[in-house]
Amino acid sequence: MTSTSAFLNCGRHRLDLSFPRVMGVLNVTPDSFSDGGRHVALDDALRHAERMLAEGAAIIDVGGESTRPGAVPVAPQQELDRVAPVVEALVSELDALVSVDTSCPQVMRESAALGAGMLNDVRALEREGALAAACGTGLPVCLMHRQGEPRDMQQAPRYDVAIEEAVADYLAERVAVCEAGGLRRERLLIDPGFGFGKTVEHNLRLLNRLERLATLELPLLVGMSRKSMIGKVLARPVEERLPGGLALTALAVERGARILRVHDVAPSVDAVNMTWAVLKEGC
Ligand code: 8Y4
Repeated sequence: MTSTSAFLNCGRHRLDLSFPRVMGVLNVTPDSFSDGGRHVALDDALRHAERMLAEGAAIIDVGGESTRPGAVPVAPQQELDRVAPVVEALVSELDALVSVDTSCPQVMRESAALGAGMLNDVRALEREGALAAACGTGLPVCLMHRQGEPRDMQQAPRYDVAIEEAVADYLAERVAVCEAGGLRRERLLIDPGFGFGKTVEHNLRLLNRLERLATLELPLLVGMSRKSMIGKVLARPVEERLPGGLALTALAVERGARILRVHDVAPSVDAVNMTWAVLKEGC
């Protein structure tokens, strides 16, 4: 059996993944054009991140491009303008381990220069120049599976083989491409990409068979928080999906997830730690 290190080197931070960790989602919302508006948005982002860290988040995931179903792409410069001030503030004022949710080479390079500790690419470094840019940062990268682009990915997604095989094959291929491009395996994480070009049935099956992805022997990151798989099963609007999400979190931990990307940090940390106590039979 290959023994992978429990620690992930994330710039100035070392992330202990010998137990499951929570990543808090920080959305960088487009703000007002006035300087006053900008300051308010940055201040809100900082306070939100500070709270998530106090609640036990190990990582703050910052994203400037909407990847929700139906979202339209934003220009790299616009994405950078949104993300850069937040990354800089989280690093300098909170010394946070910041993950940057981006597919853009320029945003990867700039974020790393500002002190980000991880890259989270929902396009698994498929964009032109992304692999070379990510490689040059020296940071760990999360490679996520998706089918299609956010704009059209939920229009009748279908797969020719079992979903878990399709996802595992794709991720294994991207890992191989990254390694061939100079990105060492020690720097890679994988993510099945719940909700990205998948029906509710695909998502449920993927979670139930998450152990198939564990065979790739890389740290597994999952994001299911508030997603429509919960909404569809339970018939809940987005603001009422926390209990369903906590159930999914517990199952994901039991099936090998090591980083849980969530909006509601405090209850998720409790769900993760409680699940882990059972799996380890101790606290
Ligand atoms: C309500 C709120 C409903 C948010 C849906 C959503 C993942 C991710 C996203 C994921 C990784 C989202 C950036 C989608 N999901 N990155 N990003 N894994 N690695 N939708 O599952 O949160 S955005």
